[in-house]
Amino acid sequence: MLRSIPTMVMRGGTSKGLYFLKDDLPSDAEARDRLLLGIMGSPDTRQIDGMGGAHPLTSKVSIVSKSAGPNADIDYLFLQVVVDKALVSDGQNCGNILAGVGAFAIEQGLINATDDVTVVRIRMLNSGGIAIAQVQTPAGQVSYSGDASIDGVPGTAAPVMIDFADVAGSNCGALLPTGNVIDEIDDKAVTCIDNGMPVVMLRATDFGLTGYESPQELEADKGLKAQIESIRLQAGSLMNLGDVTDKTVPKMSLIAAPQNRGTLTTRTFIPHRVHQSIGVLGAASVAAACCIPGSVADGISTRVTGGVLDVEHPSGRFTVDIDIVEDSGNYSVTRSALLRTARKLMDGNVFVQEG
Ligand code: NQM
Repeated sequence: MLRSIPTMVMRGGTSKGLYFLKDDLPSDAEARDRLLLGIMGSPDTRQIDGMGGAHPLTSKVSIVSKSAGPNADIDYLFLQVVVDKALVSDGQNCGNILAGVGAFAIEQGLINATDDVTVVRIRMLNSGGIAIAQVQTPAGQVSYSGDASIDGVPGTAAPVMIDFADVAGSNCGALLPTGNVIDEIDDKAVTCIDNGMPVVMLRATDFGLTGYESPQELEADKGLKAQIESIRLQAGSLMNLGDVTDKTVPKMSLIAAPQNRGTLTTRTFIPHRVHQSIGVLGAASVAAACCIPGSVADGISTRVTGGVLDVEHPSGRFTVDIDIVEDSGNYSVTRSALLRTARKLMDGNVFVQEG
């Protein structure tokens, strides 16, 4: 027997996922996750019997509801459906899929479009914190067309400006969760940082790399992957994330000097495949480290103290506008803002085997 569930497929930033209304899915988390595995076709490296795109960046789910809290309009829960394991994780947020949440909420009637631009306050349930998204709504209708372009996505679309006020430490309890700007794990210098996404930054040259390798080259290097995973497992507990064996955080960013007039170059393991660009909150975390003297980026990145930074990645650059203040050696990020685009791809019902 096939069960039919309403859903929308959207590209959010450089990712793609299924967007559901909370009430259309089981309220019990175990039953919900079982259903989502079936919907996406996991576990299977090809996800051939489901909607997933056989890569972590295209095996994502957003669950949206009206917010119960006073400071937000919408609640957003992100779920990563692991491609090759029977695992659905709520242990990370996703700023790319977030880019489609405001449009979805308006299209579903959870909130009304207000003006040419509708400001949607989104409570991020995975990590806490509020994101303010500006959705283009000329004549009260969501518009996906426009002149904005982001690296990693062909063509142009309507801009979605996203502003984060309070994401520093939202996953690990502090911007610098180990209490240090720099640590050493397996004889490698690392900076562990959480400006919305737990990220471990490592110097590519410490691994005999240039930092300009392609994601495919890095993924093919089994020895490198084992070294990175060993550091990740140790960093996870140092970052207050516990045993991260089955978690998709922390992300592991290899860094090198900028190649294309940006601030820094990155290649990011998320954490086992290599990102074709970089995550939104991942970029916000890397950008924050670039502003902190003594981090592993110091001496590699362009010297910056905040403002508009370009984080380079395999498909171009990611611009983050960041405000960071220092007080007696303590750093606080007061704002991280960025541009994304999103597009509705399909609106209908997904069919899944019951039981
Ligand atoms: O860091 C991939 C993505 C992401 C996460 C990942 C993201 C973010 O690009 O906010 O967007 O790092 O797993 O979708």
